[in-house]
Formats: sequence, C-alpha cells, structure tokens
Amino acid sequence: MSVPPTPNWSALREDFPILQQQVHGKPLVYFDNAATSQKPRSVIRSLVHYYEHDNANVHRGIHELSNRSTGAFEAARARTAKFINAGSADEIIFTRGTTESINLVANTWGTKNLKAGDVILLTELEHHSNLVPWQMLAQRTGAKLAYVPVTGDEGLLDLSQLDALLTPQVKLFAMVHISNSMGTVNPVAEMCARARARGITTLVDGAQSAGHLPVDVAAIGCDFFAFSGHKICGPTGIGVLWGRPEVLDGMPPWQGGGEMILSVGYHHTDYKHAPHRFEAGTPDISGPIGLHAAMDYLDAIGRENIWRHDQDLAAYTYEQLAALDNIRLFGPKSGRAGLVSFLLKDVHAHDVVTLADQAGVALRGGHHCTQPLMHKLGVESTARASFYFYNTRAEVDRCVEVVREIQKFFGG
Ligand code: 7TS
Repeated sequence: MSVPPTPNWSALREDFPILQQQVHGKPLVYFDNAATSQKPRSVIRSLVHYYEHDNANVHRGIHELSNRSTGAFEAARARTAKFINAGSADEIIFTRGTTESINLVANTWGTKNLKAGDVILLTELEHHSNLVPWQMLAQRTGAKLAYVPVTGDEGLLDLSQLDALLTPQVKLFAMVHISNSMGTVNPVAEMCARARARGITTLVDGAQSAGHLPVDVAAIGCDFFAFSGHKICGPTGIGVLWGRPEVLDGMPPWQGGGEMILSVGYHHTDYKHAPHRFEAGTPDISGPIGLHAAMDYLDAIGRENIWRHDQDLAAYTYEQLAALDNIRLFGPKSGRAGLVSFLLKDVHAHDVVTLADQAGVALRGGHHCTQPLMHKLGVESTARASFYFYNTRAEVDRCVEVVREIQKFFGG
C-alpha cells in the first residue's frame, strides 16, 4: 500500500470542531490523547447520518432499515479486518473496548485452557486492563503470574530474561504494544515469535498503537490483538478483539443471549461460530459505523505519517523538558511513542495538571492505570502529555512554557 503524502497537519485541525475553543480564556492545547482522542467531523457526521436515516436493529429484520443497518455494521467489520490486515472479517469481534476484549479472552480461552500450575506471562509495563483480568483468571484457575521486568525510568523491558521466563508452564504471554505511561514501543513481533516457537499463545494490547502506526497482525504473529475505537478518532463504547481463526474456533462463548445462537431449547443451545458467538444481545451499532469513518479518516492521512509526526512531537517535547532543572523524565530516551511522562521536583503531578489546565493545557496526572509500574519506579504518579496528529510543535512550546511557570510558582 502506498503511503499518502505528508499532510498539512495544521489544516487537519480544522476537521476537529472541539479543538477550536478556549479553555479558561486560553486556546485549548489537548495533550490527553492517550486517554481518548478527539473526533473529526466525518466521524461525528457518520453517527448523525446513521441515526437520522438508517437506525434499526441488526441481523433480525428483513425490512429496509434493518438491512441497511446490518450492511453498515458488517461493512465496518470488514473495514476493521483491513485496518489491521486480518485474514477475514470473521476474525473481528466487536467489544466495548480493549478492556472488554482482554476480559473476553480471559473468560473464554483462559477458562478453557488454564489450570493450576500454569503460568501467565505479562510485562511490568501493563495497563491494569491487561493485568487485572489475568489476576482474576489466576485466582479462578490456580495459575500463576510472571513478569518480564522493566529496567528503570527508561521503561524498557529486559528481554535478555525472556527465554528464561518462557518456561514450559507458560500458556499465555500477554504484552502491551506501546506503554501508555512510558511511551515504550515493545518489539512485539520478536516477543511473539519467541513465545510461539514454544507453543505459547500470545495477546497484544494495541490500545496505544492501533491508531498511531500501521498494524499488521499477520506480521506481528500474535494470536489475539485488542484495541479501542475511542483512542483512534472513533466513538466511545466500541472496541475490537482480533483472534487467529483456529484459536477462536476452539473458544467457548462468554455472554449468552440473543444473536449468538444457532438454535435454543429449554435445556440446550447450539452456538454460532465466531465472531457472532461472542456478540450476545443487541450490539453497539453506531459504534462500528463511527469507527469505520475513523479508520477511513486515519488511513487517508496514513498511519506511517501519523507515526512520524507522533515521534517528532515526543522527541521535541522530551528535548525541551530535559533542558529544565529539577525534572524527572520517564520512558525511552529515543524511539519513544507520542507521549512524555514527567515529574517536577517537590510538585505533585496533580498540581501540575491543575495549573496547566488553568492555562488551557490538558495533561493527565496519576498512575495512568499502571500502579504496579509506578510503585516499581518509586513514584505514586506522573504528569503526562500525550499527542496525536492534530497537535503541533507550537503547542509543545506553549506546554513547556506553562511547565516553567509552574516551576516558578512552586519556587523552582
Ligand atoms: N491498554 C492500554 C495500553 C491503555 O492505554 C488503555 C487505556 C487500555 C488498555 C484500556 O483501554 P479502554 O479503552 O478499554 O479503557 N489507557 C488510558 C490512559 O492512558 N489514560 O486513560 C486511559
């Protein structure tokens, strides 16, 4: 696929009505994209169009509106398959988001395949949503958790330990693609290859990667890939689980109800195949439609271009912040994804975020749902600036100026 030419990034901002506002009397600088992205007009319009013209329940009716709605819903599934280079639309399960995708795997594949004494291997970088479901599964089955260690503030995994950790007891290796609190980009293709060579099933949490760089599940070589629509310009409430077809085939259903059945008796039910087996009840219909518009929008820009822009903003921010005194920076020194986490000496991250907000700059402070990682690094929280393609170097300059003002305010 050819890469679209480098876009005019500033012009793209015009597609986002929400960015054209002032907050506390200052132009909004939205640097909380790792939490959720903003939505372009084409996505908002796709939702309005659906509700104004086509709204009906899917798969059940044979009337015109139901046919249209079903067609749009299934077209979104096919578009999603293309977005991540899946082999077929049947490999795409719609969920509420990354969190639900991972819980689905834990509750179906995990319940069927894990037993006492087995090991679930994770990394110390994981978001709670790729950690807590596995802890719950371990409690139910008697399996144990093990972790690939992080080396320190740079947030890099110590992969020299990986071969020793991939013991015969390991049944699943679940790993984050891009860390939401450090900005680390993990070599997931290599990590999956090393696990698969030992017959271990792999899951990649793509919440921070899917909308930021080209994703090819075949090239990554994982068994499951999870991501959220709302972080890639789509609506909230829609997410994706991709599964390798031979793995999905063997998985029991999770939630029972309408839509996932072939036939039901009072004492027995036969289930549909994937993906419908895993989509009980009326699904989020407008969500996939909005997500379809978002994927079209992103691929018109080109995720190669988005990735380059992300990396440029992150490197620029890192360089500017590193020049300040009394600042601790987290994440890799080079090759980082589009976010920067930091702490100012003697200033709580929440104070940084509160004061930045007064200046119109939206940051996030806290543990970023990576509490064990924060504890390992000896901190409770960090302040984080996270970028998307509509952000600019001028906004980074403004943010750094505000951080300097905050340091002055606290006597630094
Ligand atoms: N995995 C990673 C790596 C994430 O960054 C997030 C959300 C999730 C999973 C969960 O996604 P959800 O859509 O199911 O909630 N990360 C963040 C964040 O960094 N700030 O707010 C949410």
